[in-house]
Amino acid sequence: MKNYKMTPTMRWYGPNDPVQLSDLLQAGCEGVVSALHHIPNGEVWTVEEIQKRQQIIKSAGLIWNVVESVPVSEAIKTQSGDYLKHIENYKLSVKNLADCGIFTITYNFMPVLDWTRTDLAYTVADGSKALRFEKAAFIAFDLYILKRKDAAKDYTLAEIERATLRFEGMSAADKTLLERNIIAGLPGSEESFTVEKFQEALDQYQDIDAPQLKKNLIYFLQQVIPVAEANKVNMVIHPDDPPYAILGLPRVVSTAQDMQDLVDAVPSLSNGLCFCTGSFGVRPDNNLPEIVKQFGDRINFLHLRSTKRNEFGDFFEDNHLEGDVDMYAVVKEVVALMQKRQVSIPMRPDHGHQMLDDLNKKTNPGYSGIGRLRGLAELRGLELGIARSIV
Ligand code: DNO
Repeated sequence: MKNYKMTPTMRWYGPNDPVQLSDLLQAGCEGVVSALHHIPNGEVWTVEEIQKRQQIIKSAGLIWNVVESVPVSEAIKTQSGDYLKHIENYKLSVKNLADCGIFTITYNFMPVLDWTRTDLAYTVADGSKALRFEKAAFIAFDLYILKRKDAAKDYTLAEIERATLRFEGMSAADKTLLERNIIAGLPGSEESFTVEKFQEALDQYQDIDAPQLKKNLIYFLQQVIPVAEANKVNMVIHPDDPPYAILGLPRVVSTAQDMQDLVDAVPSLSNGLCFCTGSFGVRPDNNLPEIVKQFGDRINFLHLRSTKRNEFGDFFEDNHLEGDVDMYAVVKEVVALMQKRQVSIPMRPDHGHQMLDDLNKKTNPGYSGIGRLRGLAELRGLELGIARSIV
């Protein structure tokens, strides 16, 4: 029986990415995860633009096998403005990608912000730099920089006290950096704000609670998934990162139950999951190997990464095989899943530390060359060891 292995990939932000396609090839990648970041949210990805990117990747000896992401516009999430037009455009982008031979499309449904961190250069014990989410700093931003109305209601007294102390200890430069880290847009977020514009974006969600947001997501799926299915496309939703409500905004893809709700509403296997261990893994109540079992038939893209939590709700991105994620247990389930389904699932080492020569370079936060190479190498070794010991 053929052995199926995870298809090694890395994300590439396009021609401006400081990490080259030739680096990805040398790191052991076969596939490339990319997106047309220059196309505004809500607009169509034309065949011509898709082919241009495809050609660049092909001439480097690689294949563009996964899109991350075709962004879902804020209009679609809030069902306002041009959202019906945006949904039609989305369907066309899905069809165009399929016509070009790209059949896995990642997206998320996080309101306003995509993934969120407070510190993009947290020095870990070995001297490398990692991304970190520090709750006290985040709350300080909410209470004292954004000054969101009624924000205090979302936190405990102890949390507010910690945040206040933390804020009082910050220099003006620290405050500016914190604000930029949270709202200036991490790579791939596609949205970037000033404090005023940010508040306006939050206001769009005044009347949208979690059940309503989930309804809007289901409506989007009901529209888009039939087109995906007809074109043999796997749509894979990326979970919320971090996996809980922030800044008064609802988040609805944080747990296995959330995913189950989406599956119940739109059962097609084209309605799939990007299984991101770094996002789901921040919640101790998410059982990662169980999630692989539960949604195995619709996991079509893997983001493997680990985080380390503390008692205050902070977490940092740990080495791929360390931290709170039991990567052995996860990869073991994935190996069994691929054998059962007789497929190779594309995997990218999600993020990596800035280390060695990365530290002298300007890299996209989380997307350094050497740090991800280390992650990929470790994960592939783990997978090979598991696969060989099973057969
Ligand atoms: C962060 C990424 C996310 C992800 C989107 C998918 O590193 O995992 O930005 O690409 O949420 O739509």
